[in-house]
Amino acid sequence: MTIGIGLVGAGTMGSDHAAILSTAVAGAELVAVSDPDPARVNAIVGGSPGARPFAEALALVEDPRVEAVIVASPDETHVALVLACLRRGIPVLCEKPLAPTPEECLRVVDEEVALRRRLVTVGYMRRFDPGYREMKRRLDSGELGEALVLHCIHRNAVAPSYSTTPMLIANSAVHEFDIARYLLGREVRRITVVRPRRSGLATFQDPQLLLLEMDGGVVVDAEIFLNAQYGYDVRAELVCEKGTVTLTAPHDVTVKSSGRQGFGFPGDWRPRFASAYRAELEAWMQALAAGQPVGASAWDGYAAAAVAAAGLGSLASGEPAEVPMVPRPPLYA
Ligand code: ISE
Repeated sequence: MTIGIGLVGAGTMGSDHAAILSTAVAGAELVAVSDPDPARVNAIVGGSPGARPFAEALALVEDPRVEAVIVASPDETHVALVLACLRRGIPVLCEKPLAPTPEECLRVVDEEVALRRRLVTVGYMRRFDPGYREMKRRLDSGELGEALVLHCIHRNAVAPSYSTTPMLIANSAVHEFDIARYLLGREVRRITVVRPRRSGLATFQDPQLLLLEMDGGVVVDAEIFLNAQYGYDVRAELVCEKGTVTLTAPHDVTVKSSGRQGFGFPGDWRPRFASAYRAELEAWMQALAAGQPVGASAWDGYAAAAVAAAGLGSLASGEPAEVPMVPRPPLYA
C-alpha cells in the first residue's frame, strides 16, 4: 500500500524531503508539489513522475490524491496550511516551527482537540537523531542519576539569508527548546537571553546566549551563533548526578596530516542531521500506515513557540522572562 504525499514548498527543506521520499522511504508516493516558484516545482516534479505541479498550496491540500501533506514553506504560512489539512482530516508533517507565535500554534492545538485526533507532527527532527536518542536512553535508564544541567551549542557556518535577531530565537533556538523538553521530559519555566558582543560578520544580534530554567530546577544553557564561519556544529553535554553524556559529532574518518589530526564539519544542518531526517520520514510513514501519531506534536510545537515568545521578551528587556503556558489538553497526555 502506498500513501499519496503532497509537498508544499520546494525550497531547501522541501527538496530534501522529496529526495528522501523518493530514494529512502518505503510506502510513500509523491503525488503533488506546490511552490510559488514554478522552476523549483518542476525541478522536483521532473524526478517524480507521479507528481502533479500546483501553483496554489491550498489547492494541493484539497486534491483527492493527496492523503497526507508535508509543509516546508516559510514559517508564517504554516498555520493556514496545517489548519486546511485538519479540516480535510488528513495527517500533516509541518516543518519547525509550527508557527512563529504561541497564539497561532494554539489554533492548531484547539482544532485537534475539537477533532479529538492527533494528525499533526512538527518536524523537530533531532528527536530522531541517533545521538540525541542515545542520550535520552542513558538518562531514562537511571544509570546516571538525575539530570542537573544541559549545555548546548548551536552554530551555523553562515546564517540563512532570511535571518534576523528574533529569528535566531524563533527559528534556530527553538530546536534547543524542543530537544531540552524531549530529553528532560520537563517544561521550561523561565528564560533569560544575553547579548554578547555582536560578530562583525553578522547583520543582526549574533551570537546570543540563552539560559532556560526548567521544572524541577534543571538548567539549560545554549549558545546560538549563526555566523560561526568554520562549519555547522551542534553539541550537547548532559550533566547528571553520577556522570555525563556528550553528543559526539558524527564523522566517518579522522584524518592525520601535516602535524594535525581532525575531521570535517558539514556546511549546514542537512548532512549533520541526514539520518534524523530519514528516520523522521520513515517513522512518519509507518505511523500513517498504523494511524498513530509520531514525533513532536502540535502541543510540542506550541510549547517551543511559548518559550521563544518569552525569549523575545527577555531579549528586549534584558531581564529573565517567565514562560506562560495554557494547561496541556488530555489529548497530548
Ligand atoms: C534552520 O532553519 C534549521 O532548522 C536548522 O536545523 C538550524 O540548525 C538552523 O540554525 C536554522 O537556521
